[in-house]
This record gives sequence, C-alpha cells and structure tokens, in this order.
Amino acid sequence: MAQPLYPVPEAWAEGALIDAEGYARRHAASLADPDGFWREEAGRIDWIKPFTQVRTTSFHEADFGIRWFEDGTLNLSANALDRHLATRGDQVAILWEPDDPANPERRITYRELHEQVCRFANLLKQRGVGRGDRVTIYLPMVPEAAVAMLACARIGAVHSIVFAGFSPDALAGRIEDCESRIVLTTDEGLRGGKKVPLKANVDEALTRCPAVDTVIVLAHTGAGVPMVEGRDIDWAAAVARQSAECAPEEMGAEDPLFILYTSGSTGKPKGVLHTTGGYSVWASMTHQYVFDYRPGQIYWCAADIGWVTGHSYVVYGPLMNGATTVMFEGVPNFPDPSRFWQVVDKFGVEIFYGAPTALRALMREGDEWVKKTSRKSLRLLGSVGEPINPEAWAWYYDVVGEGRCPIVDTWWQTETGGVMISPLPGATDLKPGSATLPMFGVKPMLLDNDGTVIEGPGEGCLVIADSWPGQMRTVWGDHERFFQTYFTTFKGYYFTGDGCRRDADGYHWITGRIDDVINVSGHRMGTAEIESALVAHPKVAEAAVVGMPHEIKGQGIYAFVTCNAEVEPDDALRKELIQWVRHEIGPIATPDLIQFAPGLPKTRSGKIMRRILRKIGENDTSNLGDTSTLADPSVVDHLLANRPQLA
Ligand code: 6R9
Repeated sequence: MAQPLYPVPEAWAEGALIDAEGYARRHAASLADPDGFWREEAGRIDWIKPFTQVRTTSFHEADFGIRWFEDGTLNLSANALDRHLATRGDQVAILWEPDDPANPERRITYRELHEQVCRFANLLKQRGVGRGDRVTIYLPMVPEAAVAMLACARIGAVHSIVFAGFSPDALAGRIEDCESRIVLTTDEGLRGGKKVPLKANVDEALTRCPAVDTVIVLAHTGAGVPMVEGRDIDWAAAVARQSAECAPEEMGAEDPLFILYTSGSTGKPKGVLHTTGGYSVWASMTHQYVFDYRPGQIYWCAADIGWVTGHSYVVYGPLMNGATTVMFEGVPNFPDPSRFWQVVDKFGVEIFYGAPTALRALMREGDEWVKKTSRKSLRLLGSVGEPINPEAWAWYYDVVGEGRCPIVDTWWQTETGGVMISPLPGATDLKPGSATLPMFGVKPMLLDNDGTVIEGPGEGCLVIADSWPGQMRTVWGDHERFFQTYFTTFKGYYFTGDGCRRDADGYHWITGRIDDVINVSGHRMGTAEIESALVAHPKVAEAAVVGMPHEIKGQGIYAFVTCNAEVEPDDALRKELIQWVRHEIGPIATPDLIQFAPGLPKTRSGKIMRRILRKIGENDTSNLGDTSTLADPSVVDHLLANRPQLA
C-alpha cells in the first residue's frame, strides 16, 4: 500500500540543526561508538565535576545495571536556571496562561524563576527536606509547580508528581509507596471553569498517611480552606520569609531526580525512577533536536506536569535549552474550541506539541474554530501519547498548520524519559501515522512472540536493544520488579509493551499496547487497576476490563461486571459503579461501558479468557477464535447478545 509522503520542506532542510544526511551519519555514529557520541553530547550540560566513565549498562541478569556518566556531578536546576542568568536573565522563562482568558497571564523571567526556586528550596530545607527525601507534588498547572520541581532538583530532593486529577485514594497510595513526609498543593484547581478541591483531597488522603508532617498550600483560587495547625503552611507567606539565595547541591549523575507513577499490566502503579545526569542529557538533547529548538523561541507543550511529557517537555528540556515555555492551566475547549489557537496567537507560539485525543475532540467541532484564528506564528507541530490516526494527522497538518508545519509524531514512554522514535523536522520525510525513525542512540528492534528477530519489513513486539541515557533506572523500592517487568519477556532487551510495524523504508508504525494496558485519551491505565477498583465495591463479585475503540479518546474503557448473587443489576447500579471508579482512581478512569454479565468466559482452570473479551470490546466478534476450551462456552453467547452500545 503506497503511503503519502510529505518531504521535508525546503526551508527546513536548509536551516535546520539536523538535516537528512546529518541524521543518518550521527545515528550510525551513535550506535557504532556510543561512548564517543555521548561523551560529546553530554557537553551540553554544565558538569560540576566532569565524568570519566560514559556508561556501564547491561540488560542481562548476570551483570544487570544501568549507569550513565556515573562519576560526574551536576545540578539540574543550575542547568535550567543559573546558567542562563548572564545571557538571558530577563527573557521570559515561563509564560503562563490561566484557565479563564479574562484573567491575566503571568510572565516569569529566568531571573525571577531563579529567585522563586531559591526561596522555595530554602523553605523545603527549613521543613527538614534534604538530599534523597521524597516530595509529593499534587499541584495543578500553575508556575509554582515548575518552581517546586526545580527547587527539589536544587537541593537533591526527589519529587513525585501526582496528577491533580487523581483521587484522594490514588494520591494516598503514591504518598505511602515513596514514603514522602511532605505534600505540596493548592486550595483548589481550576479546569474548564470548574473547581477541583485539591486541598480537601489531600486532607482526605492524609487520613491514611500519618507520616506526612508538612503540607504547603498555595492560595490559587482564594477559596478559604481549613488549615491543620502545625502541619499546613501558607505557601506565599512562608516563601516571603526565605532568602533568595540557595546554592545548588552537587549531585551525582546517578542520584535520583524524580519518581513518576505509571500503570503497568499488573498490580499497583510502578514508581518509575529517573536519575540526574542521563535524564538531563536526554531531555535537553531530544527537546533541542526534535523541535529544532533555538533559545528564545516561543514553545508550547500542552501536556500536564502530572505526566512525563510535562516533566521533560514543559519544564526540564525547554528550560535547560533557554526556552520560553508556555504553561497552560486550562483545557482545549474552554471557553470555546478556539482556545488553543487563540493562545497560539496571543503569545506568538512557534512550536506546538499536543495529544491526538485533544485534536480529535477539536476536529469534531469543525474547522471554523481554527480558521477564525491566525496561527501565522506556528512553524512546527508535535504529537505525543498515542498513535495519531491519519484523519487527525491530516486535520492537524492541513487545517491547524495550513500545510506549512511539519508534524513530529513522537513515540516514547514514562520509562524512556524522553523521545525515542520521531521525525526530525529538517531531516525526516513524513508519513501520516508513523513515528518514523529512532533518535540518536536508540536501536529499536522487532521480535516475534518467541523472541526471533524480525529483519526488514514486518510486525512484532517493539524492544530496544541497548541502553540510552534517559532510561529509567529502577522501580522505586522494587528493583526486582524493574528487571522482571522490562527485561525478562525477551532476554537481553528492554521490552516496551508496544506492538510495532516496520515498513520497507525502515519507518516505525506503533500499533498500540500488547499487554493489559489501555491508552485512554493518551493516559496509560492498567486494566487491572480498574478491575480492582470495581471488585472493591460491595456488590461486585468479579470484573474484567478491556479497551474498546473510541472516536475521541482513542480507547475507551469497557468493563464486564459480575455481581454478587443476591444483587439485581440495573441502571442505578451502573451509575453507582461509574461514580465509584471515579472516586477510587479519578475521572480519567471512568468506564465508558459497563456490561453486567452473569458469568465471564473462563478456561477450565478458572482463568478469564481476556482475548475473547477484548474481541467483544472491539466489536470484532466475527472470529472469536477457539472457544471450546472454555468451561462454559454459552457464557460467550450471552455476552454477545447483551453487548451494550455507546450512547
Ligand atoms: C510519553 C507518553 C506510553 C505509551 C506507549 C505507547 C503510547 C506514546 C505514542 C504512543 C503511538 C506515539 N504512545 N506516544 N503510541 N504513537 N507517538 O505518552 O508516556 O504515558 O508512559 O505512555 O503511550 O503505547 O507505550 P506514557
């Protein structure tokens, strides 16, 4: 099948940091001589003490370990702030756009950001936070979230950001897992005109977390929230008393930088741990090359800091590269579906990086909302979080970008720290829906289920053959789980959990998760987590959750629920279960469909045959495969006859 090809525009080929020839040459060099390549690339960082050892990495059990630049020392906040003061102290570092366009934006220069970070770092120290201590950040998209991250990095504390859309329960679990004693939050969050009771959520979570002795509360909406004497501190008042000087700690390259919890196919979310040196090099390098970034350009990544994209491409990557980074508190369709593009015009955004789910939602509202804005400042568009379907790609390219902006479709994961497979705008001809080619130092490979390497065109399980600097180092508190999860499915390789097709040009087409992880609006969710929330309900006996195609979310959540014997399932219970899951996990886990089922398809040994449920979820019931090994094949007929449809 011939794919449409969008060649690199001439202007990009001429002026870009990396052209096609440069990409091919440097990618080959990065694999042929990784030590030489990374020794040079790491020069982008101001090291306090230079490293002598580039890497000590092995994916094999006998000598398993991942260490980069290990005897070097540095401070990431100094690389994001102090190094810019002499040359761009008065340049805006963070350009903040509030939820409600009637409220004023905020422009924070590098000098101001440096001062705020120092003050906040001193406050953390005063509360007893030091090197290696974990700080839980439960903040909405306000500049203080970036201040808090950088302040942790400055003093060597390890931040763990919990998305401000998560429930008290999810928050409590993450506080407990990393044993943090301190939580940062606001009185309320604000999204699409709706208030989110963040401080109240923290209070509820902390009934389970007695070890937390400090909550720093930023007054954001000004709602008066109750403060617990001795535990809760008013952010502004406490910061005002701090010195504006705070020397950055000298951190080892392999000292922990942050933990970010992410869903896997089994059990509770994993605390993905990233360390300082390799992550800094990776976030900075990928941000610069993927976006062809030049210091001072107005750049907007629309991700929330609660996800890895917000870590690497709202805060760390851009600030290390001297960017003016836009931080948006709101949502794409408030007050109306023009909002993204109005903000682009207001600030003169040159580079916009967003998620396919938002594009699909906006596409449905019609082109007029886009066309009434100018967007003439835009030069480059990016996509992240899930596969972008060709329709959404075409709309992004033709309508939003008016055919003049390349789209970088960036494939990566929380675990990878930064972009792994992506076009470079001056180097790579585009094919809609393909993340195209690997970043420097990345060697993607396809394996079939028994581990045989697939050469040339084909489809299989996507693995990465060798380490890269931004790779996660461990699962917080469970190194064995790290090894088990990523390095045992295919011995000697990092297993991504994604399926992938490679075409005759060597382009990569991510086909989606091949484990029990679903991707809802670009958010990763383990089906097991939703199942365990459902079975925690007193009326539920058993639950199985699968993904289903969803026009806007990419995947929706389809839950099969078996109730306890005495329960008569009805619509009221369906609504109750939906509320229950929202409360247990958060609104992003809201089931789209709940099918009550007297029984689930099980093998004779009692294992749920998820393959069949997935097929029903996909509404692809023509070929359910072999059902003869089921304990009771009639269960399937009942499920098929009663499949609900999306409203
Ligand atoms: C950065 C981020 C990771 C999973 C990943 C894959 C999916 C991300 C993608 C993509 C196709 C892309 N994914 N980017 N699939 N094309 N450009 O999203 O991290 O939240 O950990 O999710 O998202 O399935 O494995 P994370």
